[in-house]
Amino acid sequence: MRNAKWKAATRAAFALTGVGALAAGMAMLLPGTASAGTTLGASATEKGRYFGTAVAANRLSDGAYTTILNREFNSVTPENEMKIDATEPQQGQFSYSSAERIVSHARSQGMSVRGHTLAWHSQQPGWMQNMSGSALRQAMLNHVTQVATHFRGQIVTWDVVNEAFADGSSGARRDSNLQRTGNDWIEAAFRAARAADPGAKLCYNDYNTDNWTHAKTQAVYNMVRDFKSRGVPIDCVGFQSHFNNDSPYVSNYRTTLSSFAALGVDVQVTELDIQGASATTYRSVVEDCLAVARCNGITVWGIRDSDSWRASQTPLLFNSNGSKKPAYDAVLAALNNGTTPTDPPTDPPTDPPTDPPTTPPPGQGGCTATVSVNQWTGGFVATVKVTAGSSAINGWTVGIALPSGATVTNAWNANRSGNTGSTSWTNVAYNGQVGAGQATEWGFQANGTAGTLSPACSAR
Ligand code: 9MR
Repeated sequence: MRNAKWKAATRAAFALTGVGALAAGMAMLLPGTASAGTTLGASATEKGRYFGTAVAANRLSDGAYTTILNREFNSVTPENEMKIDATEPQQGQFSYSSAERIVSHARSQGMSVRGHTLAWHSQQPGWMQNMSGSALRQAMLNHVTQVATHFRGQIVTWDVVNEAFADGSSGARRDSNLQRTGNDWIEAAFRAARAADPGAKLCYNDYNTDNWTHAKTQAVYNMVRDFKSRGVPIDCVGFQSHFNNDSPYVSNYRTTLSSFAALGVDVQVTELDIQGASATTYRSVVEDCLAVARCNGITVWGIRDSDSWRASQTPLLFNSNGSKKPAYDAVLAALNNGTTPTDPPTDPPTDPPTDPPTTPPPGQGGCTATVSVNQWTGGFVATVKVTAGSSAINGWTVGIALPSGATVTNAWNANRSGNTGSTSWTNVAYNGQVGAGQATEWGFQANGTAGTLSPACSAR
C-alpha cells in the first residue's frame, strides 16, 4: 500500500518536475530515442529512484539556487526547518512558516518532501532540553503527533528518530534526555508517527552507520531487526553518509545497504556529502544504491559548496558559482548507466557481447543458492543469495523446505509459492537475469525456528 503510494508519488514528482525533466520524460516515450536523462532527478526517476537535496528556506529567494534546485532535484529535505526547535519553539506553540515555505515550493515543482526530524537529542528548544522523565516522554510524543498530523499527506518519508546511537565501539544507545526516559522511546516515537500519518514512510536516520563492520552499524541493524520482529512500525533506514577523511566511504557500503534491506525495510541515502567531492566516490555511492532494489533514493546535503554545512570541504556536486563539478557528471553517468530495478530496458544492448563463443547458452551453467539466517526467539529473517554458474541465467527457482512450525510472513525480491513446509521461490521481473558468476539477493521473514535450511536452485 505504502509502496504503491510511493511509486505514484515518485511518478507524479517526475511528471511535474522542471522543464529538463519533462524533456527527458518525453524523450523516454519517443521510440528509438535514447532514454538517458539529462538531470539528476530525471535520471534517478528512470531508475525508479528519487534524487533530492537539503534545502534551506532562506535560500529560496536566491535565483541561482532555485534554478539548480528546480532543474535537478525531485525531492527535498528541509535542512533545519522541521527540527524540534523550529517547529515547537515554545512548548505547545507550533511554528510552521519556514517549513511550509519549503513544502509549498516543493509542491509547486512536483517534488516530494522528506521530513527531518521528529525526535532528536539535538536542536531541541530550551524548554525541552530542560525536561526529563515522563514529562519529557509525553512532550516528545505530543511533538511527534502534532507535527506529523500537521503535515499529514505532504511528507513521503519522515525521519522519525535521528542519531540515537553512540559513536565508537560500544554499540550502545547515545545518552540523552530522551534516552533516559526509557529504552522504548524510539519505538514509542514510531508508533505515534504512524498513528498521526499512516501514509508516510517512517525512517530511522543516523550517521557513521555506513561501514558494515562498525559496532554502531550493527547496533542499528539489531534494533531494526528487533522492530520488524515485534511489529514496531518502521519502513526505512536513512544513511546520512557524510563521508570525510575521518569517516570515509568504504567498499562494504553496498553490503550495509543490502543487509538492512534484507530485513524488509527500504534504505535511503539521506545526507550525502563527500569531503573533496571525489567523482569516483560519488559514483560508487550511486552504484551501490542502484544495486540494492530497496534503495529508494539519494539526497545530497545541499546544492552548491557554499550551501554546505561543511563548505570548506567542498563536498557537494556544484561549485559555489553554481557550475557542475566532475562529481556531478559522475553521478549523472552512474544514474544513466545503472541497471533498472523495476523496468528492465527493452532496447537491445549496445555493447558487443563479451562472453567467449564457448560459453554455454543461458541457464545451462546452472545456479547455486546459499542462505544466511538471522534468528531470534520466535522468528527469523532468511537472506538468500542466488549465484549464476558458468553462464548467464534468465530466471531462477529456489526450493526451500521449512521445518514444521515455521511460517513465512513476508518476503522481498522474490515470488513465493507456499508459506510452510515445501516453499518455492522464483525471481521477480528485475532480478531474473543474472550474469555468469554474478549474484542477486532476496529474502523472507518467518515465524518459528529456521534450523538448517538447504536451498536448491534451478536456472532458466
Ligand atoms: O546542515 C545542518 C546545519 O545547518 C545545522 O547547523 C546543524 C545543526 O545541528 O544540522 C545540520 O544538519 C544535520 C542533520 O540535521 C543531521 N545530520 C547531521 C547534519 C549535519 O550536521
